[in-house]
Amino acid sequence: MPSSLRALYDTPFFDLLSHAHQVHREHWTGNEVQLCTLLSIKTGGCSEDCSYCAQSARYSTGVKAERLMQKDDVLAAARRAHESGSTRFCMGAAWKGVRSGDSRFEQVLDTIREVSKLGMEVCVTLGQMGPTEARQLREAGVTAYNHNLDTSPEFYPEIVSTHTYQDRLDTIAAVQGAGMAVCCGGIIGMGESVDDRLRMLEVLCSFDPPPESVPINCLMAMPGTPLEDQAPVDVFELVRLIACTRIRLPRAKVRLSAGRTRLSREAQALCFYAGANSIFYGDKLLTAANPGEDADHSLLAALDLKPQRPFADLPVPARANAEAVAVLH
Ligand code: SAM
Ligand code: DTB
Ligand code: SF4
Repeated sequence: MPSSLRALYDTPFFDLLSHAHQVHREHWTGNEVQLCTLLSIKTGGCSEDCSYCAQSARYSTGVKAERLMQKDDVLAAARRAHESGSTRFCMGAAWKGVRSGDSRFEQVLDTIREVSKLGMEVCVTLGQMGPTEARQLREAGVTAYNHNLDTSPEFYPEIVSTHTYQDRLDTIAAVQGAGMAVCCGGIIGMGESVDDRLRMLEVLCSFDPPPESVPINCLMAMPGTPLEDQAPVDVFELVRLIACTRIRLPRAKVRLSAGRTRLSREAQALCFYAGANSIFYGDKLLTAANPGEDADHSLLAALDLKPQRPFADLPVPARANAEAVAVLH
């Protein structure tokens, strides 16, 4: 952990907050927050053992394994998202990964071709994949691929044993190589240290190009998972991490992601002040609850924040992620 990042994190709270806010204002205009709709297109029954996840088949969480959603049902949800003001539509699948030629992957590609005509940013999170699958997704119209590092390389084996941190980095390199934007962040509140969180941020900062968006999730302690009894994360730790992310990745959309149901309006206001400028919108995440649309509209209105319009151009990564891989060696 570079001492400079830890020193930044440990800056007196209001100094850190005003520094982050100043960086935010230098890079972002209009007091805008992007609204993103999530849809679980394939829920539950996942082979992986991510210890935070209600969709792993290894834990009794009450989440049933479902079939991949049909194109028309996904399209209807995407149209509703567009009409309700979302500028990004994110489709998630509880898979270890995808393979070219697999009929379910073909079905997802077919769905994406239609969803991408609606004028929203199109994000998918389908697990591990290589360069061929990444290129196919890009050609179908995906603008960003979400694949989180979730925590530090050192802590990762404590929460997942069925794949490695290097597997995650390899998928991210494939995404960049195909010219899609990378959406990559993590979860706090799994029992990791502050240094683990900053180490994750350090790895994110080593990406070339930097991630286009960084979701910061607070663990939703899902009943039946190994992490079901984890205590909620301290809100000021969340705000400090958001502030450091904004300062170190000034052009990234910093997405205040899972766990907002536990955050007061005041806590969320601090997160926005520290540089968060994107949220998941709608009353459901993948399997867990999210604040309702009315609550979010009232919060944004109270803070004089406006829903963000999509960018004309997404940053197009030019080369593979060699430096992010190098940082681990
Ligand atoms: N299977 C794919 C994968 O693992 O990349 C995509 C779906 S996975 C559910 C997407 C992300 O959701 C995870 O990487 C994690 O950051 C987040 N997530 C899942 N369960 C969570 C929970 N209980 N609390 C907070 N974040 C969670
Ligand atoms: C991300 O970082 N957070 C979203 C999205 N990417 C796919 C998922 C949050 C999931 C929360 C737990 C659930 O709904 O099961
Ligand atoms: Fe599967 Fe993704 Fe959940 Fe891990 S986080 S169990 S890979 S759905």
